[in-house]
Amino acid sequence: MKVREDILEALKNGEPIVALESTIIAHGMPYPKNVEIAINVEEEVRKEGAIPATIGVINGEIIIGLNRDEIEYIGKAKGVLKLSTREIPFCVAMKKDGATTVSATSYLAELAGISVFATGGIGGVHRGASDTFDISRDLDELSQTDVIVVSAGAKSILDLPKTLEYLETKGVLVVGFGTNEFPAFYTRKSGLEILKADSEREIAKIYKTKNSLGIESAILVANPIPKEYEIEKEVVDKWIDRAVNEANEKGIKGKALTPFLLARIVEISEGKALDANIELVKNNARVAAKIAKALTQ
Ligand code: PSU
Ligand code: MN
Repeated sequence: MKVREDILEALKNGEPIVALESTIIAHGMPYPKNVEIAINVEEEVRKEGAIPATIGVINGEIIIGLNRDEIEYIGKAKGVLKLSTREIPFCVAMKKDGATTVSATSYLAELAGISVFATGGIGGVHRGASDTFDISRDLDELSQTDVIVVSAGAKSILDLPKTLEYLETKGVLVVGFGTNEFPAFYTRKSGLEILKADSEREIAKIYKTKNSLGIESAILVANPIPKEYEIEKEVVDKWIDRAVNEANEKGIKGKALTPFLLARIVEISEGKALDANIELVKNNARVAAKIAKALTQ
């Protein structure tokens, strides 16, 4: 595992660090916007006074803190594997390139000693999961990984009520950042109730309390997209229903399903979904940096 120099230094000195995933770059957004966004998100973390650590695997080497060239490479290269935790050893041993999902990023962040992680949306229980069994590894990984994950909730490509039920079963605390409603990525609304905290200091306090009680699981901070970038729920529902129907018609499933849906939603929305996605990830990066700072205080 290669840890970038400034991150090593920050780990030694107990300075704030925010882990970032790379599947969102390789399989979540189109090139070259994906690379531009990844760099911008890192900037947001830096502006808040924390150090960004984008995680990925290149030629079998686990990298904690991809540099600019490496981010460009992951965003552009063909055949980059989509890694959930179970595929990390395959990717490393076989010297392949891999982008880390929420599960793999959480796992590697914990391994490196980083406790805060920002992303866009997490994986979850897919619609129709009672037939397909398709439940993202993200959820089980969060149940056994000691990190704070900041996301804008989850897209309704998933069955959101079942996703929240599953998180409860698995013992993952879900806390809304300034809201009692689980946000649904592009929109702040889902109609689903969660607990609420109002500041990064409160999140830090909850996290430290959890650890002092010996509870080993992640805290999922659900941070709604800023109001000015929110897209109406009715509009989002139409895009997503169309994308999900197309996936069903084409028989797309397994690891290919989420990337297919993400790409189709960007196309169907004529880029509007991508613009919203960018803003909410930046917002999550800022909140994660603030939480990372609060943890050091
Ligand atoms: N949902 C999004 N954007 C994403 C992902 C999910 O809105 O980029 C990515 C994340 O990396 C997440 C992964 O961990 O997809 C989940 O994939 P799956 O559904 O195959 O478990
Ligand atoms: Mn799956």
